[in-house]
Amino acid sequence: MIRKTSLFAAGTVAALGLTAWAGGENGNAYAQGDSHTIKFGNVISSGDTQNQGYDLFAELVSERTDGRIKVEVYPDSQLGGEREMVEATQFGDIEMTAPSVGVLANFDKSLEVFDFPFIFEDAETAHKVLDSELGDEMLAGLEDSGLIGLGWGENGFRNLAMVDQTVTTPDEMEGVKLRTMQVPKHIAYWESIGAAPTPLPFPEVFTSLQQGVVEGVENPYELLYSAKLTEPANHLTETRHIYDPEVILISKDFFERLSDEDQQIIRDAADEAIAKIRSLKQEVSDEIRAKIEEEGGTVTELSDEERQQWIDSAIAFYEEHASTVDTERLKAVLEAAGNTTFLEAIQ
Ligand code: EAX
Repeated sequence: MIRKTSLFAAGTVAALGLTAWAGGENGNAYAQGDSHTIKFGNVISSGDTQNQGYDLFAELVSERTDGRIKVEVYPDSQLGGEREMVEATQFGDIEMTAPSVGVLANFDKSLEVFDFPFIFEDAETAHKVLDSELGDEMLAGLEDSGLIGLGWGENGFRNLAMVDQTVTTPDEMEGVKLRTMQVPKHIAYWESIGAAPTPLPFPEVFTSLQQGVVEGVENPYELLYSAKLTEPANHLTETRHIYDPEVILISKDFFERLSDEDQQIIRDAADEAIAKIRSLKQEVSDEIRAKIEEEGGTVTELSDEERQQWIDSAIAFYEEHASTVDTERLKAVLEAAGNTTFLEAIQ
């Protein structure tokens, strides 16, 4: 895409003494040396791996711009639910947020390929796929929605947490009211195995579990524990049904008005934050799992046979839903993930 501003004669830019010219859609650019405050909202608990990464991001940006760009991180849903914050970022009420990729299906349907269950066996494979050209293309698609994806952060593998009973096989989900994110494909998968998914924004989950509006929830161990969801729902099962990357988003209009140097500082700091989040994540999940057990919760691992039942439970879902998304992209993701089961199912 050629922006109006890039047609601005380079000589004029030099004559104005600017080292770089950047512009928003309407051609405006911030003056070199301007100060900015970036509001960065998220629903993750303060102190969790992600927020350790976002705090590092804030530090690096401030350091490298001599305090000119200040990043204020608002964790714990202080600025609302994820969908709400993505909209706020689009409209320029805040500058940054980092939702689960699933939530973004409501903004860019091509990202729905990550909402299919049991794609990735481990986080390493997921990172490899996300960090490839394929992952870059998927981030680029967000620009049409006024958002720039700075990179793939990480919430982690999602597991089940139930209030009253331990679930080990998919048929035990029959009729179970499970809180899901507001993500069409997640809802459709749980429905396809007979469960009763109840989509709710994250800030409402704790109360809904406590009041019995839902009987279970699914999320990575760290957030289940830090958001205290394991108080009401302490029967956990390591289903690892979804690998959940969080997309670090910045408002396109804001970002493109910054100078090239400032944009690069932000991109580099985001990369460093992501590296930190990913490196902390696995270790933390193991520690948290132990804490949940110490505090009286149960964590059940699936046997190979049980895990196979879950994978098999998703075959009909893939057959039915592959044609409702960008099928070629879904195939490319499955192929890059080395997932032959579902590739065969949708051939
Ligand atoms: O992105 O809503 C959820 O369950 C998500 O895991 C959470 O918002 C983190």
